[in-house]
Amino acid sequence: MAVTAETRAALRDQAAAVLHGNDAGSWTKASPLLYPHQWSWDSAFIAMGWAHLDVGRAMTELEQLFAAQWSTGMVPHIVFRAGSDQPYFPGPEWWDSASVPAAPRPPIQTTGICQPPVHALALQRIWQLTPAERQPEIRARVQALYPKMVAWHRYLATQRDPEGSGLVTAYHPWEGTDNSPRWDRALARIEVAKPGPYTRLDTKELGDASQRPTDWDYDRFLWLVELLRKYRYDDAEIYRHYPFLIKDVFFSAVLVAANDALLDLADVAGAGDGDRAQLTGWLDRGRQALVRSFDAQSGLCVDYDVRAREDIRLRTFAGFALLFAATADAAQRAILLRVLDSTDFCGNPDFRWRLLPSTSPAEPAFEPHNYWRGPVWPVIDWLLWRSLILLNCASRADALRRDSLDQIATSGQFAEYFEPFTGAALGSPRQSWTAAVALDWSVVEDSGATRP
Ligand code: 2M8
Repeated sequence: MAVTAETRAALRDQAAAVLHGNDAGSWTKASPLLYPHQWSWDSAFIAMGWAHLDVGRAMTELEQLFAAQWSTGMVPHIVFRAGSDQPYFPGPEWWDSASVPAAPRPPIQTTGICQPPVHALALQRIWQLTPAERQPEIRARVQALYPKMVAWHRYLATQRDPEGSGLVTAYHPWEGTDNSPRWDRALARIEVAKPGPYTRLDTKELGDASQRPTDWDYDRFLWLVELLRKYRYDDAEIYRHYPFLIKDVFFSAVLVAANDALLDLADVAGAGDGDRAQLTGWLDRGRQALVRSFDAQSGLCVDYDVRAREDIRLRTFAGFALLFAATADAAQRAILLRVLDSTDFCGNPDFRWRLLPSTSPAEPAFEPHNYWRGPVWPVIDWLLWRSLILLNCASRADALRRDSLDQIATSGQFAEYFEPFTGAALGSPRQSWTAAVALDWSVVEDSGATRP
């Protein structure tokens, strides 16, 4: 179905209303009830949404997030900014990061892990959308933020890749795609000394536990936090002792795209030769690593479990890492696009729309309504759309954008995720990052007239 100009205009207004509704002044709640704080990669997408309404407000979103950056360069996955009247579990007391020297000083409270570095993509988008009369102000703010972003990428390229492999090591399922089946085997291997007693709030908040991780998952998620806390979030200690270390091809692909975005902004930011050389080095190394992770037989990239020393061969969205990094050569691109539109993914004849599911319906672990185990996530399709444009696959990108807008318009909700067969809205309603990508898509004409 075609998305009319009227539908796009209506979506734009509704999406803007969601951002305004979740706006806390200088930062934005990831969602009104389920996620009342500032989340790292949510904030980056949210900043892209704000950029369509006010580029200054968009910059503030990123600046607030980076105000909580650790001295290691890490940008924490949650900055706990909401008051105690808006409960979230696990809160700052579980993470106990305030006593760690590298963490920001109180009153800023954060977790001790991180999420995919979409932030440079946001900065690039903000700059693209900055009107001429605001360029002097925004340029100065880009220049101030840029070194912090370089430090963030440096942390990922060094502390999170001590092997110098070009792939980022994830420490926790909460570093992006919580209950993805990609982590199942690694989690099953962990010996869980039961974490301290806890009460989940997410399942209560949502009212349907089947859309969320299980208690088995949560026991392991929380046990891993206990271990990270024990190692004081020290990367060297973690690498020595900790049981969950995964070379995550999706996270690594986002870093490649983000390094490319920072290089694209280097002149605007007045970056020095040293930074440019480092970014280029990380970019090349990341690209080469992703090529090595590509399995021509399945047509997908594979994650690697450092502790078990085994590949993680599952058909999930992450397998398209070479596309997300916008780095595939012509042959790889042809294979990836064929797999993308095969019945294992977007081309499943029973799907409501030709969109990328978080897990392939051909995987035994697939669950169409459970969080990262099957549903369609608009932010993931946004990343894919952006990459397809950069890879000169404009018509496939257009279709992805139209289907995504259609999905949101038909459901009438800026849902956190969507059931792939029915298109039903799932998870948290009024999810900020869904509104943000819808806003971005709603102003784009076919064939990427406003390129991301
Ligand atoms: C989800 O993660 C949080 C924990 O961080 C949760 O389930 O409670 C994930 O989808 C994550 O990627 C996202 O950033 C966060 C907020 O939208 O929710």
